[in-house]
Amino acid sequence: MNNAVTKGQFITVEGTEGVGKSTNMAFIEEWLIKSGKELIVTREPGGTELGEKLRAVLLDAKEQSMCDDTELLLMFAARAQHLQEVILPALNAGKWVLCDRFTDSTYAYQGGGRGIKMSSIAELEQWVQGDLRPDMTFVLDLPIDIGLERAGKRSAPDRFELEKHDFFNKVRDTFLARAAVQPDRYSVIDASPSISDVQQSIQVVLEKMV
Ligand code: Z5A
Repeated sequence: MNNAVTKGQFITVEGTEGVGKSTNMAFIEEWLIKSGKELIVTREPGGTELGEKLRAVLLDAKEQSMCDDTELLLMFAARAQHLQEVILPALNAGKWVLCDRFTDSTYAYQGGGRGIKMSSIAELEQWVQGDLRPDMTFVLDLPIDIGLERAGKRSAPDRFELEKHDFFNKVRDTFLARAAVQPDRYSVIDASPSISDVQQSIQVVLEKMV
């Protein structure tokens, strides 16, 4: 990929099952628009027509035979398309990009959860993204039990939601470990209090960014 110079801010939102990503993505979007930012909101896997087709395959609970490397490569295939078609053009036009999950999810789910070597993920990251990394990543953090209980009230589980407790604990630990070594790029938000308290914590970070 081209290492294009970027101007807009790139924000990603991460976390395990049921932490309230969707709820808080909507809050961040509204807050940034009120602050006068030109913004696009997108998600991974997905965000493009092709990426959404790959998402459907990746989440399909019937795709039980998918091997771990296939899962990893499909995540990055969708990401390559997403970067070229949506994320880089927006950033280069000076827009802000708010993305529901990005490569931290790959480290957490395919690395921490599935056990794929982090160095292999880092190679793909460099290949597909060059030097592009999010400017700010919100890690919404919640004990797995509470998150699964919140998420459990929804529709039929997808392929990831069928995973066991132990898998999600490894995912959570990976998010926290990555945030701990790069505190400037991450904000770990305690997602256990009320929605308004969580959003208050997010707002403190946003106020420093605009
Ligand atoms: N994946 C991967 O493996 N590798 C990768 O590289 C990428 C992704 C990019 C799809 O993600 C899957 O892709 C994901 C990892 C994998 N699988 N999993 N698990 P997704 O983001 O589309 O799926 P999701 O994790 O299920 O996210 P979600 O649908 O956005 O759910 P959420 O984060 O929990 O958001 P929510 O709907 O806002 O919250 C859940 C409920 O809790 C809801 O009823 C809220 O009203 C409630 N809620 C929210 N906040 C609160 C508070 N503070 N108190 C009480 N209740 C609350």
